[in-house]
Amino acid sequence: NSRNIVGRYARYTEIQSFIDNLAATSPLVTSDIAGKTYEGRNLKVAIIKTATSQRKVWIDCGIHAREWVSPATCVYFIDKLINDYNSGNALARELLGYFEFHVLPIVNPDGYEFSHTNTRMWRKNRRPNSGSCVGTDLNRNFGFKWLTGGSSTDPCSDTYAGPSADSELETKAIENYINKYKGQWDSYLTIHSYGKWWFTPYGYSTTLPADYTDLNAKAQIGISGIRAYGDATGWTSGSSSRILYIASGGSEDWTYGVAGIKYSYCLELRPGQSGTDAFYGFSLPEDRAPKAGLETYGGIVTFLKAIKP
Ligand code: ING
Ligand code: ZN
Repeated sequence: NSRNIVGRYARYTEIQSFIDNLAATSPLVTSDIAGKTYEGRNLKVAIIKTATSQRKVWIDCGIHAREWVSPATCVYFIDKLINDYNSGNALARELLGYFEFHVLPIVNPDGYEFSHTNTRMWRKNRRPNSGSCVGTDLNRNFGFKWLTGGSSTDPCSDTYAGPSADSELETKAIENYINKYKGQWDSYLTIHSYGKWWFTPYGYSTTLPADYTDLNAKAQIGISGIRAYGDATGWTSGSSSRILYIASGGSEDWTYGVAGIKYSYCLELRPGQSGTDAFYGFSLPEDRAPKAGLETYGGIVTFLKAIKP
């Protein structure tokens, strides 16, 4: 049961074993448990760092259950960063000489497993609500401008914001983990699908953040990295509220607006809203996972080189 999961839509337990195996065999890797879910699963963070790391970067995937290419991309990222470092790749060496990476490949494992075993299009977590409908949209539950637009008070809605801000274990676990290393983060990246967008804050309002010009310029550099490593056709950048829709309680609004992490972004991976593979939507075939992984890796490392002093 140790099939190579890189570039696959692996299950929760396989991804835990992948991290455990790296932590046991690579001097670059340790792991930490940010918290537990309602159903008791661990929120296991892979930490990739060297002795000279000075600043931290957070990457999370799988906050929404059905976005299967997202966890696969976090796994791909971890694997390639380590392999590139070990083979002497100059950029991987440079980045790991300065940044340490904290990667949570599945924020919402209860929902992710449910999307594999029961309902393919499940989005929320799996904590029961009062009444018969289950789950909160974790990307509407974060404690910044919570419930101010683009989210629902109906527990049956796919964008249910939860009974209160930060009510969910997964939300709280991320906030606690970020707060534990307050002031040490240069970037927060949350990986979703789909649409081919590199989103800046804010989600809650079309008012642009103070750093917008710089944030958008660095997002464009990220997209140039996607192009260099893969296919950037259809990728655009800008604030999610202006490009897509208003949505409050999103994770990168909290990391930008509360935790003060300047380079806070949400990436929406392939497919695009139109063009190649668009009709697959969340059900992107598994053989696209390596392509998504590689181009997203290229986007992130190219962006990070641009913000590194
Ligand atoms: N899209 C995001 C969502 O949570 C988003 C869009 C990004 C909203 C950032 C708010 C902030 O609705 C998907 N695909 O989940
Ligand atoms: Zn999503």
